[in-house]
Amino acid sequence: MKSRAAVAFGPGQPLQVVEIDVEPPRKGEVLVRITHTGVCHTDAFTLSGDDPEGLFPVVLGHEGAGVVVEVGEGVTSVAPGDHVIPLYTAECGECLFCRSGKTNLCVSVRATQGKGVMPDGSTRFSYEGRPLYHYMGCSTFSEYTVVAEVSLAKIHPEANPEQVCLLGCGVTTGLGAVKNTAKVQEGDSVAVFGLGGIGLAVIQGAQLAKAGRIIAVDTNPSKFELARVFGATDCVNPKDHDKPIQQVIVEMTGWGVDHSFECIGNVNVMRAALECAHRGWGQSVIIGVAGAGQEISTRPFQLVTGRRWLGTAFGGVKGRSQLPGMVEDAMAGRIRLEPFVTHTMPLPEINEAFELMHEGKSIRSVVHY
Ligand code: NAD
Ligand code: AHE
Ligand code: ZN
Repeated sequence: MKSRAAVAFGPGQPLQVVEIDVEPPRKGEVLVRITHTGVCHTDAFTLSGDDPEGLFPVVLGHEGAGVVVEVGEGVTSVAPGDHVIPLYTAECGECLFCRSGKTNLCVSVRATQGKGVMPDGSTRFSYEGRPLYHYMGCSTFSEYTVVAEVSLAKIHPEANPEQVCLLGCGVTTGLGAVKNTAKVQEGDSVAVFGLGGIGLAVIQGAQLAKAGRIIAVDTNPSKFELARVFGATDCVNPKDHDKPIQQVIVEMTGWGVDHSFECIGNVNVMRAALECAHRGWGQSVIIGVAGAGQEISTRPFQLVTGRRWLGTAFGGVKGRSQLPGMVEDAMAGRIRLEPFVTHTMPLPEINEAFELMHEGKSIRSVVHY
């Protein structure tokens, strides 16, 4: 079938909105009509050429919501008409990782997903007869996409897709990092570095966990207003200080914060986030994705004196079993999504979403088909 899609033909190039060909779903696969997709910084990261797993030409996008159109052989958990959110972290329920009870990092389709193909090693997308790669098992920048059954969460049919698409990545990652990874407790102090969709979701999660002090850090002060809406108690711009930001936060708090979160993808800020964690027990969660060849460093003494360095993917959330409940939490107002959606646009204007992100003017742009 034909599908309108925004294709990344090469690194650093704007997306091109063209009509691509999409093959029907094969065994264990599902054809989904995407109605809405958010644009996450990770899409921009891969488009930039910095992603070690980046492949071109590719259909990017991994923060979508849609409706099942057709199922392949053997698919039982979803049917045409079901409302779904594609998952870049699958949940098969059977692999070593799913059965461990310790992680959400299912490996059932991860190897082929990273190579831009379906589990059988082939692609369902082509343009003018040449194959296009899939992305993160989702490719939500195509109106019609094919995903593995294990990469779909079935959600409430009345959920607002313009908002719940954000549970496909950004908001779930931030909320989950607080709840599942850091396990923030009532009264704990928190510092959040980077106030995009991820950092603001961390702040919302911290407020839901009844954290005490929530320190929001960004070099772009226009982000502070929304940070306060979500529960930040202090907003700090590193550019306003002569000292390193970790020293500023340690001085603000006495000994540092109980939990810090890096939501940027900057290895220098990752170090600062670790070093502003409380002596003896403070922990720092890396959420940001850093480019090929980048490494983190700190004095080992920072860890010897009790700080812990953690990381999280999709906030530790198991998509098929936990995302439907989060969608219902959003429908009931227990999770706030509306403030994240600062811009909406039709597919032909998708490059504007990337521009707004790079200019620091948006939190989330949501593209509709
Ligand atoms: P974004 O671009 O919307 O937000 C990043 C924010 O960081 C901006 O507000 C920017 O002003 C701020 N910033 C930039 N440099 C800074 C600095 N030196 N100090 C303080 N603030 C600074 O991005 P996003 O969509 O919120 O994504 C954030 C990061 O999280 C990206 O690296 C993305 O790839 C990653 N991510 C990871 C996961 C995961 O599962 N681990 C999931 C989603 C996104
Ligand atoms: N491909 C990159 C890594 C990218 C990365 O870390 N992705 C995050 C999700 S970002 C969503 O916006 C993640 O979940 N990683 C775990 C996984 O299995 O991909 C690289 O460095 O190769
Ligand atoms: Zn993302």
